[in-house]
Amino acid sequence: MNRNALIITCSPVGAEVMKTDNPAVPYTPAEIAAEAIAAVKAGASIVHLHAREDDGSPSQDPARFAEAIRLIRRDVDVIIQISTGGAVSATPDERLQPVRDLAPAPEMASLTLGTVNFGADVFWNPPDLIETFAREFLERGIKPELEIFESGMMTTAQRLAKKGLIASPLHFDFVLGVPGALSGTPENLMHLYAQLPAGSTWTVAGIGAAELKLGTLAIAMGGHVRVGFEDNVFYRKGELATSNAQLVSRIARIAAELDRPIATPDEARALLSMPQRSLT
Ligand code: KMH
Ligand code: ZN
Repeated sequence: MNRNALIITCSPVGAEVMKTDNPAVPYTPAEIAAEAIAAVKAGASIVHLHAREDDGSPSQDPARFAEAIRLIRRDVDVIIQISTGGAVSATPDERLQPVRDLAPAPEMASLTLGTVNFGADVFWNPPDLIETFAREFLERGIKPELEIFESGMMTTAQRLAKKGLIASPLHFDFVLGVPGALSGTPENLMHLYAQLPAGSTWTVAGIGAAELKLGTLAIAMGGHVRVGFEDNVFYRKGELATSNAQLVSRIARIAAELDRPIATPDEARALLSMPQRSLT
């Protein structure tokens, strides 16, 4: 395994951006799968997956996840990471539905480590919810990606690890630039980086214009990078991205200049201390 390899995660759609923000934002399982497959072919080894109804409203319907996963896995190998964040309007049971219902269980899922203001809303993650989610992951052997929106969430990671609810080595995603949470500055990235438990892996998801800047910094720092329409729909100021693959390709080009080879899905599994090969 090449310890220097770069894991690119693509998040082709979240719960918030709409086709009115960028017409290329995918809604249906077929649209999401097509964006994901092109992103994998451009270098992504993890796909962070949300689902939508056909009208674009956020969905945690396991059948819609299953259909997107089926279409993706028919074409490419990739680590599927289910979102358990869903939308701010989703109940905890709705957020857990794909984790509970998908068979086989997904290899990875996101786990947000605290409540945080989220634009005009609140993204609700009290301690009992986090622990319930972590237990459900443990039971099914799902690797959590720890979503960090605020500094105190790093302390929660250590507390959960101590309680045996998440297994080391831990994998973090620093989500920087959500309005109301930690902003997307290099200083904030450094601050979180300084708190990483030994042996952890990490990626950064900069929101909006922070995506490219923080992604480039992460490549230089030995971290990993997430890009995609969930976080950013622009290629540059005033110019919409044409696809998720376009955003992945740019990160892959920057990585090549900085001598970070792109991790294959199996290399990503090894870097994240996950079992090789999965059926999901
Ligand atoms: N849509 C946000 C409220 C995750 O995927 O785990 C939460 C989110 C995080 O997107
Ligand atoms: Zn997400």
